[in-house]
Order: sequence, then structure tokens, then C-alpha cells
Amino acid sequence: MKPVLLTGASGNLGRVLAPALAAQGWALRLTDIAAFPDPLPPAASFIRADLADGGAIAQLAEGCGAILHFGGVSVDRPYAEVASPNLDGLHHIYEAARRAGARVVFASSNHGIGFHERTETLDADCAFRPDSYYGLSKAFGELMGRLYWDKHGVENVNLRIGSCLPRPVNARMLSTWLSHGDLTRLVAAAVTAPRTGHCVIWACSANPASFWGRDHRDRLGWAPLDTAESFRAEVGPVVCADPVEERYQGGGYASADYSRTRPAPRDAFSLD
Ligand code: 15L
Repeated sequence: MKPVLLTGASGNLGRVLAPALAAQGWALRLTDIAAFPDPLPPAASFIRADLADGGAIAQLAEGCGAILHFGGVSVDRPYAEVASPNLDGLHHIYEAARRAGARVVFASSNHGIGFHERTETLDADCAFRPDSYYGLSKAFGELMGRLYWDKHGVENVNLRIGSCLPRPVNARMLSTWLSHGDLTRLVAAAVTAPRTGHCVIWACSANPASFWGRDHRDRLGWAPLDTAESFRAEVGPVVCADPVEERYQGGGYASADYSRTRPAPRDAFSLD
């Protein structure tokens, strides 16, 4: 198996994936703008790089079979902070993948569709309804994958990650939680699947309260093993007082900086 490049290696999910994938015998090239804070896993190297530096990213990807792209801004931030790492940086990742003949596994997010109502059950081909500049950058990333597959045959697996934490910590996460174990197995399946084309996966555990339905997981042979339901009693009825946060799938990302004076209509294209 060719080496695998992991961007965002020093972030929360990078630090979960690096040791877990190294333990499966993978040769990992780790990179991040910040130093790797943990002991280096076996057969892994770490090179510090900025996603804004296309030359450095291309060099790191040389000879790799896959790029696990977990780098960039991972929370709601102003446009100016999101643009360079998540838009230009993403372009550098795809150019590097094209040159190396590598597959991209992209850490997308539920915030690309966060303005859908919680009462909806979405399939992977639903309309993008970003709830933040961060979510918008994830929709852009998925569309970049669409373009590079259609135009250049670069395979890419887009993981619409819900809430990937050790355990769910509020009622929304009974719908959105992804366990670290399910994440690791999903990423491994995304790399080792014989063919993926361009595909989109709802990256959450087997949560009966999920907001999400059909996707392309059959191509990967992945099914989640964990469930947020085991934590229901522990989480309790933790809801917040903000009706916008409670209404939309993206939760607090939808309500942040919200300036509508009247609630939005249920119909996405209504003029109200
Ligand atoms: C995300 O995309 C963020 O990276 C993470 O910090 C959480 O906010 C998560 O979504 C979520 O929706 O819970």
C-alpha cells in the first residue's frame, strides 16, 4: 500500500486518526500548520506545512495513494479567516492529488447543509444549505471533488461529519454523533475501497435519531457500529432557549450572527 498523506494531523480528529491508522500498519505522512503534539506513531513522518503553500502540498503528496484532508479551519469563523485555508488550500490539495494520482478523502461537514430543518431526513443528494462561511467552504470542497472527478477522474470520498467527539454531550448530538471508532473505520474503508468515484457519506454513528438517510456507503462497505443512543440517559434533555439553534440541523452554527427579524418560511424558495 502506498503512503497516505494526512493533513490537519495536529487537530482533534487528526490526532485520533494518526495513531489508529498507524496501528493498522499504514505508512503515514502527517502534516499541519501546527506542530504535532503527540509522540510520532510508528512508520509516520511529520512535516510542518501551510495549506496556502501549493508547492509544499504537492511535494508532500508525491507518491501517495490517498490524501486524507482534515486540515483547514474546522469551526465557524469570519470569511477572511476561512478563505485561504479552506478554499485556496482545498484547491492545492486537489491539484496535488491530480499530479500524484491519489484519492482524496475530504473531511466535509454537516454545516454544508446546516440550514435544513431538523424535521427533515436528508439524502446525500440534498441541496447544500450552508449555515456559516465554514459550512460554505465545505460545500465548495465537495463541489471541488465533483469537478475533479468529472474532469480529471480524481476519486474522492466526502465525509459529511456530524459531531465527532468521544461521546455526545447534548440532545442534538443524539442525531449527529460520530464515534472515534466509526470515524477510523470509515476513513480506512474510504482509502481501501476498490473504486469510489465521487461519493458522499453521512459520517455519523448508527443513531436512531439521525437527520440523515441514503448515501454511497455501499461503495465503501462501511456501516457504523456505535450509537449515540447508548448515551441518551447521560445526555438528558439538553436543549437551548434559542429557537433558531433548535430548529436547524446545524444548531449553533445556524443561529450565530443570525440577523433575520422574522422566522424563515419552511419552503426554501418562498418569498416571505
Ligand atoms: C463541525 O463541523 C465542527 O468541526 C465541530 O467542531 C462541531 O461543531 C461539529 O461540526 C458539529 O456540528 O457538532
